[in-house]
Amino acid sequence: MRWYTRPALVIASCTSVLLFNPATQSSLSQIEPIQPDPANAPKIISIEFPAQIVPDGKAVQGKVNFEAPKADIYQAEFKILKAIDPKDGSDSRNRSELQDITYDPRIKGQSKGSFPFTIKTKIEQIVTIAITLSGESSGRGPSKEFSFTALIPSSVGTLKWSIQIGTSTASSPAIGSDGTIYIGSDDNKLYAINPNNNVKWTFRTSDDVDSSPAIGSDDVIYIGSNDGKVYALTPDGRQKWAFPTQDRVQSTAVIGNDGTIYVGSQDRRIYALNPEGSLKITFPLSGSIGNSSPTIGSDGTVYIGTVDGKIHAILSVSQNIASSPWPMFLNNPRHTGSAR
Ligand SMILES: [Ca+2]
Repeated sequence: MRWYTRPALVIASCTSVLLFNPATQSSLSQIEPIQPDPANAPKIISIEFPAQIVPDGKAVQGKVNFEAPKADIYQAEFKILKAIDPKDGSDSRNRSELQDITYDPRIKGQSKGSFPFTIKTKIEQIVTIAITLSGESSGRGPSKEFSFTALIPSSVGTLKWSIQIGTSTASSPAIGSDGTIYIGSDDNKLYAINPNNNVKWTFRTSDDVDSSPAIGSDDVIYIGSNDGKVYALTPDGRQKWAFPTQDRVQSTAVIGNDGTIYVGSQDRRIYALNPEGSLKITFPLSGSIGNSSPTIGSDGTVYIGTVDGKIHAILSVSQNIASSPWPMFLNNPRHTGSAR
């Protein structure tokens, strides 16, 4: 376990800002659990903190809700896992007044409850913090993470960057587990772009990429092209396989929880493909599939609209949508388009 001795403390106990006290910390470090008892170690049920705060240096209050079967919590650790400048993606930890801290939250004797903390910052940053509670007799409990964005209101909505990707883009972006942004364009390419705006790679198909990417487990990207093919690409941009349909694929794939990829084509068919690219089954429909993208109900029914004005419900063996980074158009059935 590491201990931090920098004196500028910004995460502090509730009511007043507790300035970091190295003496308190070193005395805490001498208390080591004798017999760790993971089953009875303190557990964080939830962390309450606003998703967005203003970096005006004012303390913003949060709350940790915990359970401690042995009622022996003596230590709370706050570890800054990530602090990023939202403007350029650089690590803001070296410029940040936020510090890892360890302190005694004074909740010994409570088997269930909550304790407050405050955070304040003067710089814009996106922060992820892990909190860990330790019990005197039960040892260290599991960590729980939370994230927040500190952004001055005038920065909200300012342009971070834009990149020319063709003359017209009908595709909607998808975000991989590492934050990579994937989008197609009419220059026939799928783009993989870093959040700090450089193009990682492009993958060329033989016609416009109007469909939107879906991302399966292992961050495999599935994308349809107007060249009639459905492509599976590795996260580093190599083709795993390509499956040919008989017409343009402008519809976005949905991935089932068994890994099956469902994708519609203008050839009036919806295809169910195995993760390795072979055809599982194909369903003929009454009309071609244009921009409508399929979704899967919790009972395994696949729903898709066609250009003749119909919606079709099709039985499938998938029980639900995959829990992969971006399993369908706009990520989830609520179409939040959010990576979280
Ligand atoms: Ca084109």
